[in-house]
Amino acid sequence: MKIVHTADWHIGKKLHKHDLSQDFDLFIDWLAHFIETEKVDLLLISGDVFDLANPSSEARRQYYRALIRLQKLNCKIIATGGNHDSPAMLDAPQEIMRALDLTVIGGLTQNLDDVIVPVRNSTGEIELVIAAIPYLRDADLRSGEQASNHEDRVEAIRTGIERIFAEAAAICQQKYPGIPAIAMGHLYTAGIESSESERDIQIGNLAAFRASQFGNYFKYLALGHIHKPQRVSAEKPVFYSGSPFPLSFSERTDEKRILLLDTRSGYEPKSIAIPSFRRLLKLSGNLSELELKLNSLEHHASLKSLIEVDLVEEQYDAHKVYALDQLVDQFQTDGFEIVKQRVQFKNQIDGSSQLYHEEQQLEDLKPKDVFAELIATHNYAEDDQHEIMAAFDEILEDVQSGNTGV
Ligand SMILES: [Mn+2]
Repeated sequence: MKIVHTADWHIGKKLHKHDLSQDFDLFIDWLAHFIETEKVDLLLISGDVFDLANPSSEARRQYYRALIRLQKLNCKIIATGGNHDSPAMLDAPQEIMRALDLTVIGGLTQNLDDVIVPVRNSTGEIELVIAAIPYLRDADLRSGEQASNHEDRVEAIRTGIERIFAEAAAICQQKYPGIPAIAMGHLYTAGIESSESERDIQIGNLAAFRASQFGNYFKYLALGHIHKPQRVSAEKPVFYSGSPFPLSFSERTDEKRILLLDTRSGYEPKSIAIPSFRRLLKLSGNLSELELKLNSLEHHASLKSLIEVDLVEEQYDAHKVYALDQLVDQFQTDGFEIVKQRVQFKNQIDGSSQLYHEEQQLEDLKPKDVFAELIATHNYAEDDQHEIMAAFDEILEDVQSGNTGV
């Protein structure tokens, strides 16, 4: 049986307000082609199907469209909910899903049997069983006793996760003795590099779970939650497939992949690279370096490359900030879009601490005095200084009267 393991689709994801729906469509095109040519029997999607608990109608449309398209390729699909998904939202169309032979487990129910899914081969025999365990929420893990301190609480969560995987293994063994079992999971396991887009520091994250706690019964652990593809344990095949395309700039150098298993030859997955549809670029330097970099971009990806620009200058200079704004405003190169700009002055922190004397207390300082000292360190003409000070007064008045214009 051929199985593809993927996770963290985050349908509906926006990167600095830039919609990544085209990335998803291109990935599904590629995946459909792969499933068809490789004759894949089973697709596992280990959580974070959507980016938001209440996805837009466009995101939902994409999801249903993708499921139907892949299912028509004679490939069974099992998807679980992640920490970004709403279990209720994923489970709502369950009747229709079931009628279409699509298995979606949004969240844990009272009965753990519900997540144990037998998979039949073309001759109708049960060849494999999947423990489709979704992201485990606090309520799924809470045991009778209340933990008194943080450490106990974290330990209780860890034990709770361990218990659920052990119980799932026991059900598999009891109901389908001798049939190999694979478990899905959406959680953080210890010793893993993560990236910016795993937005929430979940309780599950704090409770760094150890790969050995999955037990010995499952042949393979198909994990989601960490967006960088990686193997977790050397002993048993415990893998994060990672997200299919970069969801944040911290993932821009990841090699995105899906994992392919062929149970005839065992449970070590083959890593299949997903083509890169879009480049994410981080450009940093002083003003003239940035200008040079922005003028020498070369386009070679199917979708628009997105750019983050970091201006790094030694000395604070308002003109440089303005010049960067202009540079960004005027930037117009086909195939590229600047989605974020940042300014950093290396001496800024030194500068502000030099503004007041050591024996001065913060509460003794008046905003206007601090500001006056700040602008005194710059070589502004006297007229400009007056104008800047007047503008500061105006802002200060607004702030103090609570009228912040928000
Ligand atoms: Mn995720």
